[in-house]
Amino acid sequence: MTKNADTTAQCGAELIVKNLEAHGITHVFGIPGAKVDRLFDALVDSSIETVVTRHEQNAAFIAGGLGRITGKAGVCIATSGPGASNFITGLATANSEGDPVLAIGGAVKLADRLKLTHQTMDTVSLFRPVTKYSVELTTPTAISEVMANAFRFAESGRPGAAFVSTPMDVLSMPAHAPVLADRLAPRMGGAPADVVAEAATLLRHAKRPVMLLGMLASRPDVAEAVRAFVKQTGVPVVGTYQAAGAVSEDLVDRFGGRIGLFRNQHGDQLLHEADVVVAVGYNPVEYDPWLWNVNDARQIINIDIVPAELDNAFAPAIELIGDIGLSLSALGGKAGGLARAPELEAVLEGYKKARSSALLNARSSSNTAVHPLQIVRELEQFVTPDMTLCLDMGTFHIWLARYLLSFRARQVLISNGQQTMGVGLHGVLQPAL
Ligand SMILES: Cc1ncc(C[n+]2csc(CCOP(=O)(O)OP(=O)(O)O)c2C)c(N)n1
Repeated sequence: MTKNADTTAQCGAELIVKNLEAHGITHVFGIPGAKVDRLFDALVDSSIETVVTRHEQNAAFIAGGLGRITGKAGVCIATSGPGASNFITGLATANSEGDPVLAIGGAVKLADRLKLTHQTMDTVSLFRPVTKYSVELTTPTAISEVMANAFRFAESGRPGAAFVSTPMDVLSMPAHAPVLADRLAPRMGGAPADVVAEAATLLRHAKRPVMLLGMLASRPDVAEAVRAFVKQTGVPVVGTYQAAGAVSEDLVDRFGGRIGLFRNQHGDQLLHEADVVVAVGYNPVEYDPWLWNVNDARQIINIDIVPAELDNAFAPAIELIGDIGLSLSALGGKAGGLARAPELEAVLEGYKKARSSALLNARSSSNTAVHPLQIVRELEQFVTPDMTLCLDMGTFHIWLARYLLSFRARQVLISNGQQTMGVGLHGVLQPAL
């Protein structure tokens, strides 16, 4: 944490921008408007590049994509009323997908908050259900605190969206508070050793253990630990769409494919056969637990950064809460190599054969149509590890999510919790960053 008393800041807008700089922000996305003119003016005089988008929703999507790739909150800015409210789908999407985003929205001056005036709107209440943090600045003295806490909420735990409303007069008031730059996330330890030991015992006694990877499993640091765990234990592994890329190419034989939306995949069969499921960074919003834990018949070891939100079909027997990578490494070390169940090996084999035969035989059913698997086949030849794929939503997204292999964490960006049309824009500006 660095605290620099800032004697040069002259107004609230300038102090906000100084905080953004101190938090390492290099780009902001949005659309100007009278209520946030001071903010856009301050951005012109800063090291930050302002990217004007065609719609505030797109700004939020782009900030969310940036957040997913970097782990640091992407920032979007809009004016009061309809400018800010246009963020709603982008922020709801980021919050469901675990993408860190900080949205800043203009507001009428403090004295006008409670009356009917041009572009007034209670955006703080509007955003509360779709963010982790939604507040309004009421004094320039609080700017640095609010900005630092907004970043903390967006980036910590399971990441998500934060919203800060900036009344027009607060942006213009003199502001000399210190900058609170907090880009070093507090580090957490893994789960307690006795809980890890308990989980290892359950796992060693399991007859048919399967690993289920969720959205946080594809964070690059967690993906490393996932790979080490699969190598060490030999456990069959399936992933949600958002977990794409967590399993490396050398472990593809242990991979049973991706699951989501409909229960008709080999991955579903693996989970159906399982008696113990090790869930890693999984969020039920990705794929309803009742679809893969039919009759609540499996024992679940849940490894996550935050305690599970309980569900009738997702009430873990054991929870390893803390740094996911550290918990996984500890569990892998204690569990060691696991016995291979013939039933699960048969499903893994079946997946491999079914996938290659589907790709080989994919052809269009008319002279004009292209079978989605033909596109997957082409992409397999075309996509190199350094490319990032930004998928939008539609039937094609399901085909790609299921069939396109990826061996780099977060190479394939997918909206899974909300499956929002338009989200593919989150990748548009990434190459330039
Ligand atoms: C914002 C939003 N509106 C509507 C939907 C519902 N929806 C999901 S897929 C889809 C159609 C997508 O069509 P297209 O982009 O042509 O892809 P295709 O299904 O043909 O592959 C719709 C309307 C959604 N997911 N998000």
